[in-house]
Amino acid sequence: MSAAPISAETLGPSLLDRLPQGVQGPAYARSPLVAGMAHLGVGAFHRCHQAEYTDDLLGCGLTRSGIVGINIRPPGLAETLGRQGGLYTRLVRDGDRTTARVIGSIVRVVDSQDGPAPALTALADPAIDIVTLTVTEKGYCHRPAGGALDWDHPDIVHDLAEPLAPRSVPGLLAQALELRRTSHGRPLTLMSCDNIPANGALLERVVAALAERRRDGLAEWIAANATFPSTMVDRIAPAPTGADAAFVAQSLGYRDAAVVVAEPFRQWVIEARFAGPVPPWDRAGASVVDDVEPFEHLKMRVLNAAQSTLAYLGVLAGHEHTFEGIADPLLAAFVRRMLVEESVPTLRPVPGIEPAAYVKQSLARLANTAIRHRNHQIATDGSQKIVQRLLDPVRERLGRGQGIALLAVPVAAWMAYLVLASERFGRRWAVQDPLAPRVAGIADRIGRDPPALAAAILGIDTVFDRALAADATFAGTVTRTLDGLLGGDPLAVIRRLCDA
Ligand code: CS2
Repeated sequence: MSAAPISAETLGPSLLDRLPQGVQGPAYARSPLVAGMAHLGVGAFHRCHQAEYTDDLLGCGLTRSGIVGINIRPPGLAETLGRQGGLYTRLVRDGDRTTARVIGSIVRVVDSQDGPAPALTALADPAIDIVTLTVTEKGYCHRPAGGALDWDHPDIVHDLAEPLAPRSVPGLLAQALELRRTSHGRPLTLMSCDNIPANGALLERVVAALAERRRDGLAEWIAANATFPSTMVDRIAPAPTGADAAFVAQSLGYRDAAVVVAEPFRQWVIEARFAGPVPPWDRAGASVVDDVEPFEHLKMRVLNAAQSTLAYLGVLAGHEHTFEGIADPLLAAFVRRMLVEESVPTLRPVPGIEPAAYVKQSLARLANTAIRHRNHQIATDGSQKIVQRLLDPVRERLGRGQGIALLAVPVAAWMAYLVLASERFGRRWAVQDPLAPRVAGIADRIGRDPPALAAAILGIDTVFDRALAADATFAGTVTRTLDGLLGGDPLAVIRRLCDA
């Protein structure tokens, strides 16, 4: 890619025919595109994943449908994508190689962070056949243990009182479906692309739970006219930083407030369960299958489990990014052993994928030094992530009488990460997790008493179901590990395990 500064112009449609050499632009005219799909949660992941697959289809003339991008939470889209006509640069980085492409598949942006009306109008549009979602684990307002809608969630309490002006994602979708039912009756495919097992079933459960409360026929209409396919999505796309925008400005010569960065690898496995037309993403490399579960478990229990483990242990060991943790021989050896000995044996056969090769490939992806994925970013919302990444395999192994000495370590590391952020433990870092205040309260009250700390945290039943919390092997290992991790040499416990 050559540095061919154009001007200090901001990226936008008028720049498309003057992109610097080496920057791939949309290979299609954008103006004739129709807005046939919507996406809720236009963060970095969506821009590196579904929007790129869609851009591939547009480039080959395999669809005419562009994306209406909707945000209902900050950051809003007006100042970034809106100003740039939906265009943004997607950098792919691998070691010292970078390639740049301007993606054009987002044809309209809807900023609905100040209230639900713009989002509802967009979602109720009869031209929209499918809505995809990346709203993060906590956007579903469910209890991670068990997966039921959390009726005590403040946004759900609000939406029950005011269903026409919803704040939660389930409430927004229920009301959008109600508007579709009462205005034109066109079916809708609602496709979760969040990193949660059985994400389609979860989305259906939380939307249906709210719809049923209305007792006006909405739930029955949804059952007959909407589908909620599950998907497995994969691509490492860290939160973009000022350095990424500076790279575009300096190397490409234009300003881009919506630049994103990804690794080369990408994967999308979609359950074939559509209510109406959907873009042929399989033609761009997605797999459309009858059963997504084996793929989800593989990804969450291998790649994501490795990321979370490296994040919590990495922070304790003083590493900032994933690639630094995997370059640490002790952490790399521990993670590999945990995956091979404890995580992989819980997996069902995955069509076309050999688990040992997948482990190798995943660890190689995490070693990509150009992907500066911060441990604190991955550690965010751990209470929503550890269930599918760590606790589900722990539970299955315990049920079969198998050991969990390794998988218990990152669970204890998650606890240590939250405990050390409390006032009494010196507020080592700021934590973003819905349970952070609760665990900080526990830590402040109890102090350095690992058995009491572990027992209190294991008592949080939205994360740990009662049977798991009461399992003596699990509770004992977590407690001992937490004790070690809170001590002067946090990684001594890993050294002992790796020497064993
Ligand atoms: C990461 C994921 O922050 C996190 O929770 O583990 O975003 C991960 O990078 C993606 O799932 C990769 O597909």
